[in-house]
Amino acid sequence: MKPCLKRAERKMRIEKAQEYGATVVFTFSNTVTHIIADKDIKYNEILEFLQLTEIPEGIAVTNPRWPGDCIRYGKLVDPKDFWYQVPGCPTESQQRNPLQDAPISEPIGGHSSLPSSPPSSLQVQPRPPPKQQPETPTNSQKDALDEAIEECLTTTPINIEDFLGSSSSSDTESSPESSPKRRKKASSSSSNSARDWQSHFQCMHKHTGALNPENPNSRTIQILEEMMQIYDSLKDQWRTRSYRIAISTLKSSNTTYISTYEQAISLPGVGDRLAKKIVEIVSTDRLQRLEYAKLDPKDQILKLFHGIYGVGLVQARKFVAAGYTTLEDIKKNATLTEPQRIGIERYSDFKQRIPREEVKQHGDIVSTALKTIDEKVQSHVMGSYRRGAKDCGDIDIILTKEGAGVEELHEVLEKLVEKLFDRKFLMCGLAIARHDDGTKWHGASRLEGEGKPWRRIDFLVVPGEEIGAAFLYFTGNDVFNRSMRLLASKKGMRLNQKGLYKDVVRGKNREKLNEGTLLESKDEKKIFEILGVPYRPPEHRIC
Ligand code: DCT
Ligand code: MG
Repeated sequence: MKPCLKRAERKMRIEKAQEYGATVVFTFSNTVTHIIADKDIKYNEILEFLQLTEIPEGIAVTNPRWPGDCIRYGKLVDPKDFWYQVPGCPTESQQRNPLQDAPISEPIGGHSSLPSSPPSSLQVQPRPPPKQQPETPTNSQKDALDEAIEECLTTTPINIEDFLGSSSSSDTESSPESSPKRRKKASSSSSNSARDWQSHFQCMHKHTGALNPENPNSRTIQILEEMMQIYDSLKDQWRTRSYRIAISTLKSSNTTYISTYEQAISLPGVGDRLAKKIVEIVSTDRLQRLEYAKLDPKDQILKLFHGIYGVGLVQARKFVAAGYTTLEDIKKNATLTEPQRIGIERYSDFKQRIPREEVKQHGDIVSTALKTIDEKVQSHVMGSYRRGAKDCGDIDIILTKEGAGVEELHEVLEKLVEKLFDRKFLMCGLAIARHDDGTKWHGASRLEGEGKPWRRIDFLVVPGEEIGAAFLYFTGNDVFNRSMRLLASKKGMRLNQKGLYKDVVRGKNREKLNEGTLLESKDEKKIFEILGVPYRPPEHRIC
């Protein structure tokens, strides 16, 4: 199927280019100005096909997206832009001349073409009319962190522990599967894939993740996000990853309406199936697979059970296998831990997102209570709240004090929890984990008033000396954290929630042989500085 489809696409592309003045040629000659390669073709394959050792200077080599964008924007966009690069293209020098006035050309991989007269007046009506040029960041705008983010988004999850460092062992003792953080960690990724950045690029430039209401692809994005959530909840890491990349590309491409298979398939990370889904959404305003998934009772039940606090995927599958179909079934018939029982009872409370203002109120109650215990202990609301989210999944609070160690803070935490239970703000404890490097407390809190929902609240004590690294880690998001760790690792360092270290010796399987030497732990900004990337404020850490 695929090759046929390719030929049809290529034919359409050639015809379209000819409409705009390009001339197709079947042999390579010095009249060629552009070589347009099929999406999957690599630079060295072009050389092989043309029997050349290098592409002569002045000839632009692009992917199929370039002619599409020229037509869409009614002008010859710069073929050197990395959106149009062919994987493996060695350096910019191959395409030094922008060829602004040159004619369109050339498919490869089948039959080639040659331009004759320049289409100097490409007048097409864009659909919808772009208000500005597409956001196509140039290589120079990308910093090392952007590249690490791309890599984290596009590489295969192989070894979770590689970049999670010691924090990966910090989940609760009492319920190993229970932590939502642990569940999210299950989809973490690794570093080492041999990667050609040009074939994976994402427009990951310090964006906030918010969808521009004028984005012409907003409906497509909305449906793809729903589908991605389903795959994510089913722990289908591959599909989640490709949906995530496609959504991210569509979000950053604010002016390009992606409506055809050809446009869709030329997006980074979009393969044949996803491209077809995008076309299906555009042409039918719905996605059949999503509708089936919404109907598929097994998926739904697994998702329902996996959403219970304290129930991991393995346990959820066991419940499904045992024939349970409702929360009531489980409550009546299954053997449950106390946190799981509370998780069922408060299921709908814990599922609701918490409005930002309410998160703040919970945070204020905690900080007021803290002052009566030790004025010098500070509390900070972290996680999505610190990233500026308008609503949050839970309330993540760090407790810290200048000069204080874990022991001292642990005592403060005990007193705080007692006090907050007394004033009926805390409703239950769900898990506690005490480690040498800190203590975590999971529970639920509630504001005063009739029918107020219980909210998931987490406390974490952090020694004053480690506050910078902890701020970095507990701000997230998870992909951003992974990319910072990846970057540190690439620079021969190690980053975790306790600090940034150098001289870490690793064994054959990348296992740590020593702790390394601490470089920085107190100052979040300095960690960025040492890693050689510009400081990125919390609201720009959404990937
Ligand atoms: N974290 C991480 N890796 C994970 C999970 C979490 O680095 N796999 C870090 C980053 C955010 C912080 O912990 C708090 O985690 P959550 O509360 O799970 O996420 P959040 O970003 O606060 O999002 P939510 O609004 O859903 O709570
Ligand atoms: Mg959170």
